[in-house]
Amino acid sequence: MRVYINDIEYEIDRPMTILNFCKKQGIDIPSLCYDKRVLPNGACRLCIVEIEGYKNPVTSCLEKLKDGMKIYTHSEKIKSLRRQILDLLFSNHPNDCLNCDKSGKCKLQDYCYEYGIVSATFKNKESNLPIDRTNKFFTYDPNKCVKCGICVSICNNLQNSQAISFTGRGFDLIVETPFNKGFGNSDCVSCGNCVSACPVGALNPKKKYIEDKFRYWEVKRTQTTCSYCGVGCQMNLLSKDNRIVEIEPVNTIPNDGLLCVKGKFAYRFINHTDRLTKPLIKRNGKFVQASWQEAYRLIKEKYSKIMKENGPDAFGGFSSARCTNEENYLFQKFVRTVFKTNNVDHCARLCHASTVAGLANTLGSGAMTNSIEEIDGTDAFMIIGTNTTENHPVIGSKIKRRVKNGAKLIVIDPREIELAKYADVFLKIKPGSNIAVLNGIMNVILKENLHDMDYINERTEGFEEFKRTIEKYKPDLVSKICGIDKNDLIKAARIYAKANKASLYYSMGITQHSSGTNGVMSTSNLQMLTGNVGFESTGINPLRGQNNVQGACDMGALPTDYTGYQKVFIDPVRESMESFWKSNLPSKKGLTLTEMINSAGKGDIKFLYIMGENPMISDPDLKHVKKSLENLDFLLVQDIFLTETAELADLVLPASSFAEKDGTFTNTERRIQRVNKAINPIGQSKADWKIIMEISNLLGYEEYYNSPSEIMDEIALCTPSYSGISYKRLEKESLQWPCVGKEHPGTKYMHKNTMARGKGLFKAIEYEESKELPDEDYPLILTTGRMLYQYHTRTMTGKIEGLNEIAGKSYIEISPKTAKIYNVEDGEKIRVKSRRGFVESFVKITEKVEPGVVFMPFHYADGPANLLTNPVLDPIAKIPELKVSSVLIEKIERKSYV
Ligand SMILES: Nc1nc2c(c(=O)[nH]1)N[C@H]1C(S)=C(S)[C@@H](COP(=O)(O)OP(=O)(O)OC[C@H]3O[C@@H](n4cnc5c(=O)[nH]c(N)nc54)[C@H](O)[C@@H]3O)O[C@H]1N2
Ligand SMILES: Nc1nc2c(c(=O)[nH]1)N[C@H]1C(S)=C(S)[C@@H](COP(=O)(O)OP(=O)(O)OC[C@H]3O[C@@H](n4cnc5c(=O)[nH]c(N)nc54)[C@H](O)[C@@H]3O)O[C@H]1N2
Ligand code: SF4
Ligand code: SF4
Ligand code: SF4
Ligand SMILES: [Mo]
Repeated sequence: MRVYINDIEYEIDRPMTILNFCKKQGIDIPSLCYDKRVLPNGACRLCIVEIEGYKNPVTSCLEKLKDGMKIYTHSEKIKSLRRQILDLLFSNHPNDCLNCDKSGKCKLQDYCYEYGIVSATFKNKESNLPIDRTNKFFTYDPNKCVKCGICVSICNNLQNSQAISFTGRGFDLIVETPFNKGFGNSDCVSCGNCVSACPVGALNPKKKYIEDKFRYWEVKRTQTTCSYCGVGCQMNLLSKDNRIVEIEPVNTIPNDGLLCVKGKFAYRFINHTDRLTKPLIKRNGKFVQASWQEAYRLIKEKYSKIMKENGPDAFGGFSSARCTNEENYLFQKFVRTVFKTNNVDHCARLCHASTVAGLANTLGSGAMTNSIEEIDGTDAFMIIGTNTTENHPVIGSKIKRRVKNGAKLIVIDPREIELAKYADVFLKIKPGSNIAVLNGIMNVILKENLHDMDYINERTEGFEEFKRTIEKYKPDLVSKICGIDKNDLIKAARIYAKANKASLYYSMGITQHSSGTNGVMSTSNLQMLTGNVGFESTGINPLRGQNNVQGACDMGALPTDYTGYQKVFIDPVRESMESFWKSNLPSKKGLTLTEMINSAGKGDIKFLYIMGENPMISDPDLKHVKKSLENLDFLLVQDIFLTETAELADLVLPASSFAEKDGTFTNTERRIQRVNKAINPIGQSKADWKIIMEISNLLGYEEYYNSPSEIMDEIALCTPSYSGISYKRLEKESLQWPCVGKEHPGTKYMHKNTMARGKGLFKAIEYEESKELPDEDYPLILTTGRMLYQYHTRTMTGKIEGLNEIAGKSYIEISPKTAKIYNVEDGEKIRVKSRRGFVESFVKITEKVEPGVVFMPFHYADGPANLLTNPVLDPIAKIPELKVSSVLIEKIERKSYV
């Protein structure tokens, strides 16, 4: 096709709207209601153009190009019409640019300037509608709303929260929340995605404090990666005077311009006055500020003494899934070359250790097989043990959208999570019964001959033995174990097996069990049975939790692995690492995180270096953790805040946050993305990589890097799956490992023609009960986890006012029936007890959980769930059983004042 725009000839090869084509050519057509992520609606009419032979101007966002079309985008007639439209909009808009926070980033302001609109011709009535301030993070001013509809489209079609709609007509149209109760009292989850997209000052972040105020032309924008969860959203940090003042989403892979409430609004921790700014040394039980020199002197003294008296086995280190790849690489290298031990681990032990072990065994690689963008091509989802919309919100939104567009959804969870509302089948199983339910589903598939025998023959082994085991798990038996209806089980099996592209997503509900590794291997059994590994949009997708937990594992912050899962106990591997690092390395497997805590308790480990981890809230059986940490000769904690763990330290080192440093994070889909420095380190804090390098030099292993880029070059040299990675390439694009060589494009989905291990391995897996079951003394099953508005141990989200107003206190979800039995009311403070201890927490009565099951988030120091949890471990992955323990609840007797 050939078209003419402003008398210039263009060739086009595919159908496109006029506006889209002009945007591509850099022809600037104004529009207020256009957002390329949602369907155009022609609402603002500013994008009108003249077409030869057409009687009237047409809206270019809706009109498709046709062969021979002659288009004029800026004719005098069109410009004059646009002036009229802008005049009309301006006449209905408060004349408030002087005080509007959006000034400098407002499309109406820009267009009025461009088209010379200086005063309003049609001003009749002053619109004076009340401003909606009910949301904790932003306001809606209907007077400034230009009715573009972007917010409504985004909330309904991208975010998929269905919190808002339009009501009224013409200029009386306003954005409405149900019953007009305001954003803060609707289904709004404060993701801020509407706010980020509003072209004018109608939806605006709240600016509560004077230091939050800024003009958009004063700020620097730095693109970086979100430092909360493993989705790895791309965002711009807006900074002014060494302060982060706002966050904007970036419209690119993997988040396409979406964020969640934490990414968008939970940034004030960065410049918070509680940030550690100087090293702290404990003297006579109290912290005193110290210089870096004094701190380093103390480290050297303790290191020399303990090494001389006890040798390498007395040392250990916790690396951090919050830190960059470069920092994790240096940390494990430091532990191995200086401490001379493999006692290095990190929070993946509490998280996806079972994934790494389980999938390495059955497939040869323990990572997400597919990419986030492939969600759009999936026909059936199995969501098992992931509360996706709360914990990986941007992925959750994408799944909701795909389900709304026709994909099937099966949810398996003991709690009625949000996705359950959209599910074709929701199996509300008893905590700890994953293997039974998966075996049951596979039993139905085999019985009804719905499995993919060609795939099984060609790509797998171990099928016969597996099949024999599955025969036992008949629907009758399984429905009893799991507490579900057997017809639902059968229905789920049929839907899943018949789908063309069936993809399984799981997270902590599968991994955090004493049978975690087996649970993981059951998921791969199901995917292989149905022929759903090794293709686009279908596979096994463990959603990795922390911003860089995938990277921390890849970088070898594990007691048995160097980078890229190369084993420390294989002689040739170790020898090659020894020559690469020019250092003798230990061959004995190291202790895991949970084992190091125990070893400290016994007095074997004496010197523990914890970087960016807060076990005094996050590890099971906190009483035991405290005792163990107190038993150390020397505890060194490196964090951005004085955490509950740091309180126990002998020395605390102040680290810089992600906003203050360069590096990379690897997200849940194996995507290596840049972290870019936006502001200078707060106080005297230093980037973790600098601190590790300095301590390494101090203790005799010398290394010098000018920047994290040089560290990545070293990583690429010793890590096959990262060998194609360099900052130069990452400047242009993010890359998914395996990326093997400078020209390799990275890997979108894994196990394409064969599994990483060759043949996929079926494992015959029997269901086993959880280690602690309810009994007369402790009759309730406690399962623990997280919620949307808090992140882990709250060192960061706990500093955000709005989040604390929404969810600031420890709580326990209890079913109405259980509440009745124990005579407790909603909001009442009660005592929760287990064999390990007790906490006080507030009752939340909800149908989400079944009678006999209670749920607590583990975020809260004011009622820490981990005082209750069972530290029993999965024998293979050594992950604790954080998802099942037994508790009782008690009323706290009201004190009598008589
Ligand atoms: N808002 C927020 N987001 C986060 C985090 C956070 O702290 N806050 N943390 C990040 C991290 S590190 C991680 S690992 C991820 C974790 O993300 P998720 O795994 O989604 O988090 P959880 O809430 O621990 O558990 C998920 C679900 O498992 C269910 N469950 C419990 N027991 C069982 C069971 O026996 N079987 C099944 N099938 N399900 C069960 C729970 O009801 C819950 O809905 O989230 C990441 N994202
Ligand atoms: N009961 C129960 N317990 C659980 C879980 C559960 O589901 N139930 N889930 C487990 C899981 S999956 C996980 S991942 C763990 C998480 O447990 P943790 O990793 O202990 O939790 P975080 O709060 O993320 O702690 C990270 C620490 O890093 C610090 N930090 C942040 N950025 C930086 C930085 O750039 N440099 C440095 N040096 N420090 C930094 C933070 O201030 C914080 O103190 O909790 C586990 N515990
Ligand atoms: S903040 Fe998010 S959930 Fe709330 S109305 Fe806007 S898009 Fe919808
Ligand atoms: S609030 Fe903003 S995004 Fe929503 S309709 Fe009004 S102007 Fe458009
Ligand atoms: S979904 Fe995860 S990565 Fe994205 S903004 Fe939220 S916390 Fe950050
Ligand atoms: Mo995690």
